[in-house]
Amino acid sequence: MENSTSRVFEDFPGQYHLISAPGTAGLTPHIILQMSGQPYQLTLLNLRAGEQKTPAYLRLNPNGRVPTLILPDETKIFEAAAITMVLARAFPELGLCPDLPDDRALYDQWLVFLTNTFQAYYMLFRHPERLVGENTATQVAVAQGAAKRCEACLQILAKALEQKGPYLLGEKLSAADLYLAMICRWAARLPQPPRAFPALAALLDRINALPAVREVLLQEQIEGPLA
Ligand SMILES: N[C@@H](CCC(=O)N[C@@H](CS)C(=O)NCC(=O)O)C(=O)O
Repeated sequence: MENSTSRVFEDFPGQYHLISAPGTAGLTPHIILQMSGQPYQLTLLNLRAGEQKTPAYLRLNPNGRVPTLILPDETKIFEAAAITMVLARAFPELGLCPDLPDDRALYDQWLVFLTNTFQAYYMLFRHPERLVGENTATQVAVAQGAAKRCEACLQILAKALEQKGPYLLGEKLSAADLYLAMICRWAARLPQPPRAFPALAALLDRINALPAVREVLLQEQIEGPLA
């Protein structure tokens, strides 16, 4: 692991290089890399210091956000869900990306729902100012509306787990569960947090117990469980 201060984003031919920041959308990719047991490079940025907005980083990821993944062939990709899908496919021995067509279809559904619906609403809850600027009353209205949409997402996820669990695809852990746990970490701020739903709490307990998750928390210097 490299905790770079020089912020030169090197390629490491033959290895994955994840550029992230503690506790952020890079968590799921980081957990998959750790589960792989293969050597990888990790650079943790200081978001408060604006390291995600430097010219060197913007050349990798024009959004100025983490995570970014540099692949062993030096391809650079952004978007946490895309990186998650790439890594889950890259390490088939982990079984995080299902082989069976029905399971694969559900896996695609949940990952897209998580990033496109739940994560998108959560960002509006957490950062309404990015949409409506400094008008406080409007910010409050957007955040309240987004919180309701997030809670509807949690209800859908909890119901799916009750019917099919303990994981989103049934008996087998997939990358979609790891992605869900990452969003649940942030969503603990919601008025009705994920742990208010017993099926979600049970899933989070299972994921917190994974050795790779504990190691990632240590590397990112995060105290307590993932979610
Ligand atoms: N849709 C992007 C969102 C990434 C994102 O919002 N990252 C946050 C951390 S979780 C970030 O980099 N924030 C710093 C900033 O916006 O300047 C993804 O899923 O990769």
